[in-house]
Amino acid sequence: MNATITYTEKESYPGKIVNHQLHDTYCEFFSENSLTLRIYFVNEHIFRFRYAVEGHFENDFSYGIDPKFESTGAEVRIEESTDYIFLHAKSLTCRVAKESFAVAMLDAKGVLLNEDEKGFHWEKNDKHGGYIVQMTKRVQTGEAYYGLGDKPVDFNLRGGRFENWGTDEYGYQRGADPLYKNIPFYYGLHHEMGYGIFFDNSFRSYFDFGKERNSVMSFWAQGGEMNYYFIAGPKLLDVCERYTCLTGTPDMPPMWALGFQQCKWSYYPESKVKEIAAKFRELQIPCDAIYLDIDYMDGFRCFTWDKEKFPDPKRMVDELKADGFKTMVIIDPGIKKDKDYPIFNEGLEKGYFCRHTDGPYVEGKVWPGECYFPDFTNPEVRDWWAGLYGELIEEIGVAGVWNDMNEPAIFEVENKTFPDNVLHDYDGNQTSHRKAHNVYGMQMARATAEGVKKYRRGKRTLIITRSGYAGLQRYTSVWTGDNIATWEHLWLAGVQTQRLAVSGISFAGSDIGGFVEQPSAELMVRWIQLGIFHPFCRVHSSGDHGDQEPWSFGEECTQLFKQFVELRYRLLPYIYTAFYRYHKQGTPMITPIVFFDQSAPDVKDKDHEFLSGQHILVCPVVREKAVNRRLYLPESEWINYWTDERLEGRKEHEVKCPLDQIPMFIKAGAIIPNYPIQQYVGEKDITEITLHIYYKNGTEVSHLYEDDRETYAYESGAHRLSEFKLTGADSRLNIEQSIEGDFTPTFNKYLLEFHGFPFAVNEVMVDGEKVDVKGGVNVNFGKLEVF
Ligand code: MIG
Repeated sequence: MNATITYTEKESYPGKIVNHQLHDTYCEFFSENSLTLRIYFVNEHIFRFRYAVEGHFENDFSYGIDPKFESTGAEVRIEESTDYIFLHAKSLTCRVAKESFAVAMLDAKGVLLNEDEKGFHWEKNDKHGGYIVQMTKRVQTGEAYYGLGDKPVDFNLRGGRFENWGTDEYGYQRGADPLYKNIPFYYGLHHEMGYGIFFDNSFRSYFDFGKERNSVMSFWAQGGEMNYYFIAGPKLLDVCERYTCLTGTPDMPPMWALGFQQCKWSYYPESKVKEIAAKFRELQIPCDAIYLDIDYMDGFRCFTWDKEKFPDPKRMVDELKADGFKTMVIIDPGIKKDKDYPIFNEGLEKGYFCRHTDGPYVEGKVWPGECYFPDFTNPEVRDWWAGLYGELIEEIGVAGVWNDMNEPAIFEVENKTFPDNVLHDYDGNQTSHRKAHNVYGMQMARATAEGVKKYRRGKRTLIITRSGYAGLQRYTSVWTGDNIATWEHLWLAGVQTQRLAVSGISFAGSDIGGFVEQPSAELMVRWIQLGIFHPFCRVHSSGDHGDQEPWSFGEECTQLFKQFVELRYRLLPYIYTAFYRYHKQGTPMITPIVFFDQSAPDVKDKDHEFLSGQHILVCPVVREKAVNRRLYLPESEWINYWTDERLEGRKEHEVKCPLDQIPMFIKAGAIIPNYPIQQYVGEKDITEITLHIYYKNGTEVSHLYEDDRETYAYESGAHRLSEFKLTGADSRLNIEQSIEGDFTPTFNKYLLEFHGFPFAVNEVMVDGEKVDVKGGVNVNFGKLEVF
């Protein structure tokens, strides 16, 4: 563990502390060789560390931190010993070594959470100026690591090394790195204690979790400041919520955005789009949105239409709307270099396109041919971009937008993106592409979100992005990019969405069925069974193989597909409620087992089973022709959704998984709200909803969130959050409901269904009066008793 540290000559170190000063919100430490360390007390659980090599801090600007995040500070007591300076907050202590600047974080009892090995050190960057800023920390015994966004590897990152540099990786394989997203945030878990570290630096960065040296974890970036947030737990879920609130949570989506969506590269012409839409309705497979990929445009020019394929877009969008479909369109960042294209001319005139240091425009080949690229890190450019959505959204009626290729991706160049020397505004902090690359996609999605939101005139929208930086979730949902129709990728879809969720990005999904190549009917069925439990649920495929509609794989697949999409629609109030918790307090909508029950033995590598929402545990079937599945159930008691059989937690089980079932378990004591099946959100007036009540001997809390499902009225109080507290005993069970918010839901009745009860239900009393349970109960009940 305490192996001796080798210092190399290239690297510089802070040396001794010569002075320190405690301020209200931070403490400053000065080293003998002119380095300054500032430790900010963000709140009781978060300390921020900034190192200035020559004592000068950069302008404090971040795209990662939510501007709405309020630092509440912490009361800190300083203490000095011969060797250390201690900063004691209520539940967290930071210890800095006088000799070396090495930092350790301890909990209130003095138990070690995290400690520097060499700690901060740096190397001069001779080529670009500035420094390569580096941090090394000790790996604690048995430590596991999580986070980092979309890495397509095992859930536990221990033993791996990863890079953040957004890359268009068509048909990526397991282990590919880097991918599209840049989320420099990770967790450590050891001795059942978790913490998180957010390295808020947008340069190309690296994380090594004991790969180079078994006992050392390190992270570094090719420029900028060593600037990181230490987020205390000890519960991983608390760390996740704290990180997500620090980097921001999204608005509530419109409920239709949680419905099923169908996409392909590409559906055209109009008659094809209509044919697909009609088929969904004919087969009664619920669907809320249909996507137009790049071929809807005129020569791939953004914000135009190919009038041969789509002669009257507004009429088509209106007709689709009348049939319950939202139209979604793709928009890429490349603007075709074309003197007859007004958007190109305007961008040119106003100086909105990215340039090289020496002046020339950045020119790159993408779908339209040679393109220029807006500098989305310039607020004025973002405003312009937002304004371009007026016609698409307000006039034509498109409901939401999909941003692709925003790593940014360039064809036919070796590095697949802009050269390093490209200049960016970076919101007034002019810099090169080295620093702006990893935030480019996020700023594009942000500008898109602002524009679309504006022209939706009070109706919520859906934005999707492929690339982005930490905090992208404030503006947009994501998909996992160009995956492949293989069984391994089905497993990967499960792992990547779990990893994204604990990286603050719950609103994520994979291309169901796989983007590259053709799935078998069986794989398609297994994929939708998983996909309905991901917040973003969309079929997409590259279109250069066969069709990938639910009905393209034969009768059995069609029926099973329909059945699972129907299940999704029944679960909509449950998923919507999970979204509300994410929006409100950063609770991930997908919870990996180890985040659910971190003190269980042997769970730190589990990455098949996960929770979708608070109470449903799912384990995808990722093996061809499987009829049984071994799986692990964490702490609690679980009720098999298919059989109502009760299963013990913290144990392995073998369950049946015929093709018409995905292993799926409800936490005992949970109340799962269900809507009736609709073909699209809003098809029916929901006048009653069903509460599925799962017996527990003991207490469990569930929630149900409602609002108008499509406007921002919820922000000013028009919502309703019911909390159900269930308490079961041997021969009776009570549910107490408390209601917050004054929104009146469209439904006035709860229908009740009982699962896994050890006694036959004879009597139900509502607020002291006996009722006939078949007729349902009033939604405003205070106390319900079941005998
Ligand atoms: O170079 O727009 O990941 O979802 O269908 C390929 C065409 C560009 C990549 C996206 C994919 C999309 C495709 N795009």
